[in-house]
Formats: sequence, C-alpha cells, structure tokens
Amino acid sequence: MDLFKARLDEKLPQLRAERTSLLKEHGDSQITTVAIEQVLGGMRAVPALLCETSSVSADEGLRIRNIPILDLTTQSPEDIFFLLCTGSLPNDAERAEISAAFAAKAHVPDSVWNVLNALPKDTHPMVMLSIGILAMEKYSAFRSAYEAGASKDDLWKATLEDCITLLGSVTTIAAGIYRIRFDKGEPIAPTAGLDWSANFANMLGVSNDKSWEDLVRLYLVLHSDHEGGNVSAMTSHVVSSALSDVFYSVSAGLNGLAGPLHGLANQECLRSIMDLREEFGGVPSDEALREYCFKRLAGGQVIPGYGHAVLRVTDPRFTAFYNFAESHDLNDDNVQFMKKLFKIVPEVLKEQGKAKNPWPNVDAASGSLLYYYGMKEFEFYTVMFGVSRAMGICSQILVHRMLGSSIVRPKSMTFAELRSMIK
Ligand code: CMX
Repeated sequence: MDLFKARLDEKLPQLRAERTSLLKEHGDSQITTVAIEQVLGGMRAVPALLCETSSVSADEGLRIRNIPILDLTTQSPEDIFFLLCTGSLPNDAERAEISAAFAAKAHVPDSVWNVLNALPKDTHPMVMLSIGILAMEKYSAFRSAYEAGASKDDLWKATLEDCITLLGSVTTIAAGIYRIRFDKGEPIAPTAGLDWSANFANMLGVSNDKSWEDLVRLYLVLHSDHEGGNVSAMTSHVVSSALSDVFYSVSAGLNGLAGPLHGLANQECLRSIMDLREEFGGVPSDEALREYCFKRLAGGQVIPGYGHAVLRVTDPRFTAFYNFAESHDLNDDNVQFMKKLFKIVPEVLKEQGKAKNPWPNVDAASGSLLYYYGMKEFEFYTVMFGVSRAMGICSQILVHRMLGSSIVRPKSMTFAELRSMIK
C-alpha cells in the first residue's frame, strides 16, 4: 500500500494544520445554540461532529468529497474508498494497488468460518456479519501497534492496514454468510483476477448475468458513506475514539445499521412489498395502494424507505437505482410496486402531514432490484448495505486517526438540569 500511504502522507500536514489552526484561532468561537427539542430529539442537526469524507444537504443529498453521488455512479467501489480517504480519485497505479491489496486479504481464516457455522440456523445475517467482523479482530495491526507502543501520530498507518484487511475480507465473509444462512451450498472462494465487486457478485452465487455484477458495483458505491451523524457512522466513530480498532468499531456501527429506522429499512421495504403482493394478488390500483398506506399509518407503522432525518428531496441514491432499473429494463412485479409506491407514498405522507420529508430514501428501491436478480432472502439486504457502509466507516475512522481526534465525551443532562438551564 505504498502509493496509498504516500498519498495520505502528502495530505497529512495540511489536515493536521487545519485542525490546529481552527483550534488555536477559533477554539472558543460559538457556532450554534442547542434547543431543548434537539436534546430530546436525537441531537437532530446539532453540528457537533467532524466528517471530511462526505456531506449530506437537505436539498441535494450526498456528496463524497464534494462530488455529487450521481456523478460517481460509474466509478468502482475501490475508487470510492480511495476518494473517501484521500479526497481524490486514484490514478491507474493507485487503483491497481488497492485492488491487489483487497484481493490479498480476501481469504478468510477457518476460525471465522467455525464461529459463523456454530451459530444457530436462524441467526439474523446482520448478527453473523457483526460477529464475523469481530472474529477478525485478532488480526488487528492497530492493536499490535498500540501494544508495541506506537506513537499516536503513527497509529493511522496501522489503521489503514486494518481497513484493508477488513474491507478485503468483508465481501468473502458476507457472501459466505449468504450461502451458509440460506443453504446455498459451500461458500465460494474468491477468484484471482476479479475486482472487489465482481468477486463479491461471484461469491454470492446469485446470478451469472453481467448486469448483476453491475448492480452489485453500483450498490457498493451508493451505500458507502452518508456523512458522520447517521447511527452507524456515529456509533463507529464513538467506539473508535476510545482507540478501539476498526474491527470493534465497524462491528458496533453495523449493529446500529441493523435497526429498522436505519439500514434494516431496505429489508422492511421489500417485506411490505411482498405483503402488498399477497394482499392484492398483484400490483394494485393507485386508489387501493393509497388506502393501504393510510391504513398502515393509522396503525402507527412507518412506511419504510420514505422520509429522512436530513434530506428534504428524493434521495439521489434512490434516483440512481431507479435509473438502473429503467436503463436495464427491469420490470417485474416488485419493480413495478417500487415505482408505484414512488408515485403514491409522497402524496400520502404530505397529506398526513407528519413526516418532514415525504420523499424516498435509498432503501425504497434497492431491495426490488436485488430481488429481481434472484436474491430473494430479504433478511440479507442489510448485509449488502453493511459491506458498502464499511468503506465509509473505515475512511472516517482513518481520517480521525490521522487527525489524532479526541475521545468522544458529550455531556448528558437530567430533566432537572435541563430545566435549570432554560433562561
Ligand atoms: N412513514 C410514516 N411516518 C413517518 C415516516 C414514514 N416513512 N417518516 C417520518 N415519519 C413520522 C415520524 O415517525 C415522526 O412521527 P412522530 O412525530 O409521531 O414521532 C414524524 O413523521 C416526524 O419525523 P421526521 O422528523 O420527518 O423524521 P425523523 O428525522 O424523526 O426520522 C426516519 C427519520 C428515516 C427515521 C423516518 O423518516 C422513518 O422512520 N422512515 C422510515 C424508515 C426508513 O426508511 N429508514 C431508512 C432511512 C435511511 C437511512 O438508513 O439512512
């Protein structure tokens, strides 16, 4: 990883200087006030975290290193990881190096398979992913470097090594989980010469269609990062700030991704599409679908795949999947449902008037596309999300280690303390 390290080394002085100068010149500048509703409302919009890798605006959505995600849909995930970490897309030599580095770590030790195979048959695939990643912790270069007394300034180098080990092996682990958990036969070994997403697509063993590989590549690009304040990224950041290595940190973040208000929404989306198919015996009329949505809301259930804590427009990642379905002429019942929900749900949510954002997020489309190619086990969908999100989490952790960021320790308040602070 000489080229990758050299590129990061080159960025390091400027990155650290930015932190030092902000602290020195503006350390006590007030940038915001916090309202009681933000304390009680999940710290919504409190600007309290640094994240250099990507940003999400209400009116546009995700930018990775200031490039709109819709301009990155033809890049490879390896390109995206390099971009997230360094701020620039790789040149050919750098691209070849990172691909080779991932491939060199694609073999997963027997100890990890033994743990995964020993789990009860009905274990959720996200539990398996989290455990699989934790079982790789014994190979952490960071932990060894720390125990050997490495300087804080140099810990990012071992962090980078761990990121490569984790990302190189996570596709093999995830594909193996799919095959073990859903009785698809023995895990398929990685193939030399295939890039990261082609290998992942192949190890899943879902389809031989070339466009399946294209979908997996797009999937890995689109879910990679979504700034630092979402549940998975923030959780990983908090854990990593205690100098826990990336295996502990990514595993922790993915446990948050497994929640239905976050990454599990893609599983829930497809589940509700399947329920709808059963209830209506096919694609229902607009009116019947409207009624169904209102019934769901009246029953206190959310409509998965719609709404967002930050976005106030259609998620560009949804648009990218929608465009993929159009350009590849994917047109089964689920895809038609996905399109029909897009037509109906925003109007329903607007009429109900509760959700601040009635538009679809990434999870509204992804499951229908995976299902189209034959991945019908929707409990696995959040694992696909998790493999991709591991890139963003790793890059965020790496940047924080380069900066030498502090341990996270906000102040919690009792109701009495909050009341006493109200002027
Ligand atoms: N269906 C029904 N009600 C919804 C809704 C939806 N899709 N989205 C928001 N609402 C409701 C909220 O539950 C909330 O109701 P209460 O006031 O009764 O608590 C109200 O509208 C206001 O919520 P909000 O400020 O618009 O949204 P939040 O920031 O609180 O929550 C999110 C954001 C994503 C959790 C929420 O929109 C939701 O539950 N969506 C469905 C689940 C989903 O798709 N999650 C995936 C998000 C993508 C990701 O993982 O990043």
